[in-house]
Amino acid sequence: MDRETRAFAERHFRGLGGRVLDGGGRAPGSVAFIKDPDAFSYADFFKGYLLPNVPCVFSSAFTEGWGSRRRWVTAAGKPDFDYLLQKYGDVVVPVANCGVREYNSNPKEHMPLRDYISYWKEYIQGGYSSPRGCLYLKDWHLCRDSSAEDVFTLPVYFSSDWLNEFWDALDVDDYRFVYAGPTGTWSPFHADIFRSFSWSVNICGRKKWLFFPPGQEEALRDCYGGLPYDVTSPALLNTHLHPLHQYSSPPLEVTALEVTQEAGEMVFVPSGWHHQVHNLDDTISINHNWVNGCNLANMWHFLQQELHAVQQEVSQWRDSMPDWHHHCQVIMRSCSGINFEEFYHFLKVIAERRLLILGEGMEGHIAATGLGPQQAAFDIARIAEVLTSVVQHPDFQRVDTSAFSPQPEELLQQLEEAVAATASL
Ligand SMILES: O=C(O)CCC(=O)C(=O)O
Ligand SMILES: [Fe+2]
Repeated sequence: MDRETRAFAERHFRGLGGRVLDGGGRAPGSVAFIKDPDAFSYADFFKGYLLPNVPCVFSSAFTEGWGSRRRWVTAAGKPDFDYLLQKYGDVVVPVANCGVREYNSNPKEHMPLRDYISYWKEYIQGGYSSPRGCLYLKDWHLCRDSSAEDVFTLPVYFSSDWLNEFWDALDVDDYRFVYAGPTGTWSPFHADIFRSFSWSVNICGRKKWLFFPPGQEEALRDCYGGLPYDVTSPALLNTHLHPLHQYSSPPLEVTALEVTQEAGEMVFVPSGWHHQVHNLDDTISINHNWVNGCNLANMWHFLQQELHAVQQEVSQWRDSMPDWHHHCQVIMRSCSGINFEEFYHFLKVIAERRLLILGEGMEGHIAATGLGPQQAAFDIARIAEVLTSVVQHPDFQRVDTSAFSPQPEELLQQLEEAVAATASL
């Protein structure tokens, strides 16, 4: 990150005055297509798409040299089943059944990739139909679970990725996935975990994306407050179930932004945008979820909403249960994957890495973030702003922080000192 981009970003967040990135409230007319990697810098992406929080599509030129594009695909542009079997046949992968709805998702089972590929071949032979239903390999942690070959090169635009930096530092998990499925497989309407950004590259095949800017999903709720499972369903036109629909202007057809992602192309999914995705061909994609200084406040806002929802759900036990607040945090962790304590830990790990880098000078900056000292200074300022809100939150004040090191106020003070010290960097 250069000095001018950091100054631009800091002005942007001052202008937001504590509000979260929202994509401007209205969908732009169409999704931008970025053609030429040589004419598109990190700063261009940061200022044009990441900060404004709007989607874009990068041409296949951006993924030209990827190993997976060379080795996982046949000359005809189809998944190379033989190669994948030989390389990963024994790996156990998660598989969702697109034909079965479980709440607003699909039930998952696990099977060796070998079995999934047998199913896929049968499905094709059966004219894209099978008595076993429509199965979609989703959320395969290829990098975490296999000593992967040269599969992809992380595009510089997505390199400030704190979720994966955090999990890599702990050496436990990651948010790097492979998706694979025949024509007709699809992902129901959703926004991404923790309101993260995501990026998605088609190794082969094509996807249709339907995007809704943050807030538009409110017009799609049914009379019980539930969000739709399938926005293309004719049932959505039932205005009795969807009372807000008649007031939403412009209507659904206009607000959904539709994008067709071709083979090799890369889609940027902004924070908090609901979307639904359909595979138009036999498709393999690589998808990452990521959080950084730009959407950290969105993540914190989301966690507060999640806790509030849990508290509403179990409110009848509030007065009779001694550890009610603690239980709410436990429930939140099991439903959302993280609670306030872990969020603090996440902030702490990233903050300490940035503080260490500042102490070590220029080389350290480049080594840890790849994006230079201005990026580290920007990151610290964003963490300081969010941590200020975290320590003031009454439910965080109820968390037992006695074993935390450093204490949250102490960390905040270090960050504030670093913000002052880097102001004129
Ligand atoms: O490709 C899919 O089926 C879903 C991808 C998705 O939802 C994402 O990358 O955020
Ligand atoms: Fe998604």
